[in-house]
This record gives sequence, structure tokens and C-alpha cells, in this order.
Amino acid sequence: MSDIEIPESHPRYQSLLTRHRIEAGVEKGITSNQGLIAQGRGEAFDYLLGEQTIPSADAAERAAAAHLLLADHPVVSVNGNVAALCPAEVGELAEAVGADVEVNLFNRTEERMQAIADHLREHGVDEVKGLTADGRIPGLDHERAKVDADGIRSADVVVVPLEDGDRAEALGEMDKVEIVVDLNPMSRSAQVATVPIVDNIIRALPNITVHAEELSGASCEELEAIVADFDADDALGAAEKAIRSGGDE
Ligand code: PTJ
Repeated sequence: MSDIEIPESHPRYQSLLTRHRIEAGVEKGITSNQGLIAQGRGEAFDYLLGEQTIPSADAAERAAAAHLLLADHPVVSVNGNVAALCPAEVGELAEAVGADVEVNLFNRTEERMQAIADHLREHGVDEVKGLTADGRIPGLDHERAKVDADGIRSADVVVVPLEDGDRAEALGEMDKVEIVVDLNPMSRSAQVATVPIVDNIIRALPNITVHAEELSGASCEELEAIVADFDADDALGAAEKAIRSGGDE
């Protein structure tokens, strides 16, 4: 991470780098103006969490890795904020678990779809789905429902970072395993997730990859035990407690 002129030892380094990447994303036509607002909201929660991966989030990231390794067809969904903040990390996670990468936007325009697909390719993601849009998520209006038939539509496990609540609910109703990354444990997306990860996307994705690499030799029984041990309500409760007490669970 070296795209800003601030020493990594600066106490606000990660936060300033994140802001810079979102600003650059807007300039490049990747991130929407609403993405700036979403980033501000996320930052507030991250500040209260102590800008750290709390133990319950680490456990959720391990459970997410186990789900992804057990999946027949996992897909990582990418929006304008995720593309700006961690494009290379999306590719690394997809490679570690054999997942497809699909661009899926709340404010969908063909220009942003193309710009994000190009940006992901520049950062090492070879195949980017989402542009075909020949599938639909039932229960959503036309533009927001668009997905690829051989991508999110037919996936059994989806990673949906910073997702809008309506779409998170609609995906949940399709009986998919839904892994949500959202710094707000009270958001509808986090509440409907099979695995809610209350952590900053810039820490969460690399940590899921680390867990996936560690678990790559594990048996199905071991992975299923990790999945069974994880309790979404406990994770959400622990995150809310940490936010209310300044980072301690
Ligand atoms: O690129 P698009 O068009 O698909 O739009 C993307 C945004 C994020 C603008 C859109 O999905 C949106 O409006 O989302 P919301 O409803 O603002 O929800 C975003 C959630 O992500 C909020 O609960 C934030 O707290 C959370 N969030 C923001 N930044 C981060 C985050 N969670 C994890 N890591 C972050 N860096």
C-alpha cells in the first residue's frame, strides 16, 4: 500500500489511505457519490471498533473461508466501493477459494460497470462477470435485480461486501449462503447474513484469504464443523458490544 505520501507509521495511515482510494475511485468513475457517504458511515463504526479485527470478526472470517471452500459455485460480488478499496485483494480471495468475481452495482450504469471491470483486470482479476446481466434476483426492481445467470444467479455461496439491505434480503431468500462484510452490525444486510462479518473490507478480505489458505488441506468434516460452530447472532451481539465499549468484546 503505497499510493499516498504519508508514512505507514502515521496513526491514521489506514484511514487516510482508505479515504484517498475512495476519492480516487470517484475520480476514475468507479465509485458513486453515494459511495463517499457510505464510506463515512463505515469509518464511524470502524473508529468505535478501534480500527481492528475483533475476535468475533476473525471467527466469522474463518467461517466464511470454510463456507467458500465447501461451495460448489462461490461468487465474490464487487461494487464501486470494494473495487476502489481492494481490487487486488478481491482477486487473491477468488483465487484462494476458486470463486468467480462479479460486478454488481446498486447504482448500475454501463459506464461504471465497464470501468470497474477494467480496474479489476488491471489489478490481476482475469475473468470478471456481471456485464452479461442475463439473470435476475427475484423481488427486486429491474436495474437492481440484474446479475449473470452463470454468476450470482446460480451461485450457492456469495460474498456481498457493503451490500444494500433490500438486495441482501432478496439474495437471502434465494437460499444462498450469504457472507456479508459490513461495519454496522445493525444494518439489515448484516442482520440477514448467514455469516455477518463486522470488519473493514480492507482487513476482512485478506484475512478470509489467510484462513482459506490455512484451511486448504482440511477435510469436509473439519470445514463443516467450523461452519456449524459459527453463530451469526452471537457474532452480531459481540460486535455491537465492542462498538458500545470502544473495541472490547
Ligand atoms: O457502487 P454501488 O452503486 O453498488 O453502491 C455501493 C454503496 C456502498 C454506495 C451502496 O451499496 C450503499 O448505498 O450502501 P449503504 O446502504 O450505504 O450500505 C453500506 C454499508 O457498508 C454501511 O452499513 C456502512 O457502514 C458499511 N461500510 C462502509 N464502508 C465500509 C463498510 N463496511 C466495511 N468496510 C468498509 N470500508
